[in-house]
Amino acid sequence: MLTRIDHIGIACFDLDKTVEFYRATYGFEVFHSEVNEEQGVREAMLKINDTGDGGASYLQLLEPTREDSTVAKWLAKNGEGVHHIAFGTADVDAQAAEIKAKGIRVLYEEPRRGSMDSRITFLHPKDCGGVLTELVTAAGQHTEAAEGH
Ligand code: CMX
Ligand code: CO
Repeated sequence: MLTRIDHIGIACFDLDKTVEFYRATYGFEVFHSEVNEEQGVREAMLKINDTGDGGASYLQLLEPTREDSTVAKWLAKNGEGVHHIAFGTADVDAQAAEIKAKGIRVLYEEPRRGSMDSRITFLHPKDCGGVLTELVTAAGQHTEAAEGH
């Protein structure tokens, strides 16, 4: 089951400037920031609210760390803007398998490490009406997910 909008991923050229825009305009503060070398991003997570499933919803601001990263490629083509949406689930493995069985391309064989030690995978935007879609299990939800199998 997908139980929350975990985050909306927003690509930008200058993370510090974008963080400041969200702070000055809306009052959102940085909850967490990190560099994810595998994904080629420097990111800031701005927490919007806790959700009823024990997770939370965030904005994920993304700046590329290298020219060959997926976000750099996307920015060069589209400019700044909404890059992906992410749904939260207690069991990313089961959700990915279920969606894959419907003929939608799941980009990773196994979920990878996402923000704050979450486990993430992506669905191909061409199979999802032009929306790059991420599935996320937050770090605290792993045990519950394993028990669900
Ligand atoms: N949203 C919608 N469509 C997208 C897209 C996006 N974010 N990124 C690419 N596309 C579209 C392109 O417009 C292109 O369409 P056309 O053929 O009609 O022009 C098509 O998909 C192929 O795009 P591409 O530029 O050739 O890019 P690639 O195929 O090399 O990569 C994708 C696309 C989805 C496989 C790649 O971006 C990917 O692996 N994404 C998942 C990882 C990721 O995005 N990581 C960063 C975020 C990390 C995080 O959230 O923690
Ligand atoms: Co994301």
